[in-house]
Parts: sequence; structure tokens; C-alpha cells
Amino acid sequence: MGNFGCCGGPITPVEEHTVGQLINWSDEEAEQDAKERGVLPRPKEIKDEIDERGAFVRQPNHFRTPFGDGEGELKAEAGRYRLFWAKGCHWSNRAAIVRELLGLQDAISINLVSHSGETNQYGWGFPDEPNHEDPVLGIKFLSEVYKNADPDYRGRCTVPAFVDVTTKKVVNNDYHRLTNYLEVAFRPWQAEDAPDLYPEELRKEIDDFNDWLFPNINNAHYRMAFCQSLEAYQEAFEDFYNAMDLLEERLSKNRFLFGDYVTDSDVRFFVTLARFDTHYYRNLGPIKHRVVDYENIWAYCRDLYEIPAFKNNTYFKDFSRESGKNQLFASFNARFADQIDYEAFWSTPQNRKALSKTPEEKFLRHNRK
Ligand SMILES: N[C@@H](CCC(=O)N[C@@H](CS)C(=O)NCC(=O)O)C(=O)O
Repeated sequence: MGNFGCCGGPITPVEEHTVGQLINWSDEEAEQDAKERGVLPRPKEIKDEIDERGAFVRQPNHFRTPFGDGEGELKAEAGRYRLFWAKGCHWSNRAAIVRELLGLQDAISINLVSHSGETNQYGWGFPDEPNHEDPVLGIKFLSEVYKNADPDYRGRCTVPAFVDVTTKKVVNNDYHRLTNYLEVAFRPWQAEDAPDLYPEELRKEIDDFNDWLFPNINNAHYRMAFCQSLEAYQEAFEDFYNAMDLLEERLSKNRFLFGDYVTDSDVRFFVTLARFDTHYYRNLGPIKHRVVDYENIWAYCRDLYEIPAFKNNTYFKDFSRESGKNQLFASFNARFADQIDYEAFWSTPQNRKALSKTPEEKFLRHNRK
């Protein structure tokens, strides 16, 4: 594990040094709050999203109305929407990174959700906020804005959740398309020289690539982590590592997935990579390779991590933290995560510039086309 660049200093026994989440909201309090607000316990993936073969079949996104100027479409506007996301969740991390890359911070407000109570019985909430309430909407549980939007909704209440602050309703939780809406429909509120992460001439290719990335990389970890049969596990495992081989080859010739410039697809690949060695691997059996074992992919990770919007929205310590509840053995991360200098490790030099015609410019900028 020398690659983690740790450790120095004495090792603190696990009993004295719990890296677990700080709990500011007891299960009893959360239950009481949930009762008062009519919030139901969250459904469980491994019960409700497993098919007859034991494979994990993710629930569909429920709120998919697109942003646009057409009839029935959502109207992009500054100050009207609030994005909820969770540090550990790469589906929502995408939107947080893209919002900042595009300079949309003033147009779209944001808040982080986290576990309700110690065991998260009631799904995402706001344990770190005063009175456990989102300061803008006054909700204690994310499910409140789902219920406002559809009282019959019975699925898991997930992030990303894009909420209309005027109605307190979720209007979109479609992580497949959300970043594309920020890139296109929210263009009038982006920074003037914001990067074009979704160039018109590449949209079809980017969409096709993203559709391939979803089952083979982004969802492949969840397919491995939630499935209940070895057969389903093996399938997901092979899909993931076959895809990694193809991507390693692609990145040996291209600085970013589509050449010299960062696109929407790079954000989607990055958010899974950032969690693999720090978190996901421990839900898996013997893994074939870590991310750091791929020369080009690993250098590519660090090239992206140099960009502030990627770095600012990537919380390595939170990914690697464990609550320690009901575990027979304390894992490496449970014992040592706080002693690992992830920032230094992800900041070691690389030379991806050599692959680019514009070594000093990572973006195709709107005003310099
Ligand atoms: N929007 C999608 C996927 C997004 C998703 O799974 N987000 C997870 C975090 S990675 C989530 O918010 N889970 C909350 C929960 O299950 O209570 C869905 O509805 O399935």
C-alpha cells in the first residue's frame, strides 16, 4: 500500500481513533423528526432492486422533464434552482463539478446532504445544518421535496436532486442528462469564457460514449457491490476491467477522452476513478488492478485533479471513512484514512501536456473558438 504515500507518525489504535462519520443526529431524533414530517423509511436496494438472477437493477430516474424552451419543458433561470448532492455519490458529484467548471455558482445554489441519524433509516438529510434543516427550503429530509413533487413516489429519494426553490419540488433527478442541461440550457448564466464541455459537433459521440460508460464503468461498481449472486458479480467485474483496458489504450493517445479538451465525459469518468482505490475496492473481492496500476488513466486522473472545480468537489477523506458499525475487522481505511495525504498523492506531477496540441489550454472556450 506504499502508493498511498502514507504514513509517518504513530499508528493510533482503532478504539481511540474512530475515523467514522461524526454523528450529530441520533436515530431517535431522526425518527421523531421523520414522524412529524410524514417521512417513511428509505427503501433498500438489496431488497427492491435485485432481479431473479441476483443482479442489481437500478431504479429508473423518476423526474426526467428536460430543460429547454419547448412546451412542458423546464425553464432555465438564475436563482430558481437548488442542487442537492452528496460527497460520496458520483452521480451527483458530476453536477457539482460541472456547475463550478461553468461558473454557475451564482445562478444555481447548492447544498450537501448526508445520512439522517446514525443509520440513515430515513434517507438523505442535513445532519450538519442547524436544527438539521436545509437553510433555504427548511426541509430535514430530502424525501420531503420528492413527496412535494409526487406524493405517490415510493422509490429511493436520491441525489442529484434539482429542486425548484419556488415550489420546493424536485424537478429533475436525471443524472444521465443533468450536466448536459447545465452545459446547454444554462449557457446564458455561465462565465463568459466558460469551457464548452459539450461541443455541438461532438454531442452525438459524447452521448454514445456516456451511454457506454454508464454500465461498464459508472454503474459497474454498484453492479458488483449490490448484486447478490456470484454470476452477476463476475459479469460486472469483467465489464468493468474490459472497459478499463479500452480506456487505458484510448488515454495513451489522447490527453482527455475526446482529445485535447476536457468534456462532459471526462467528468463522468473522473468521479468513478476518484472513488475506486479510496473506497469501492473494499466492497469488492480480489480486484484485478487499482486505478494507480494504469499508467495513463492514473496520470489522467491527476491532470484533471489539478483543475480547481475537480479538486474542490472531491472529498477523499469522506470517501474513505468508515463508520465501523457491525464490522468484524477494522479495515485499512477505518484505521488510517485520516493519516493519508491524498492531496499530495493526487498532485504528483504527470506529463499529459505532451499529448496535446494546446498544452497550456485544457478547454475549448466559447469566446475563443
Ligand atoms: N437518481 C438515481 C441514482 C442516483 C443515486 O443512486 N444516488 C444515490 C447516491 S449514489 C442516492 O442518492 N441514494 C440515496 C438513497 O438510496 O437513499 C436513482 O434514483 O436511482
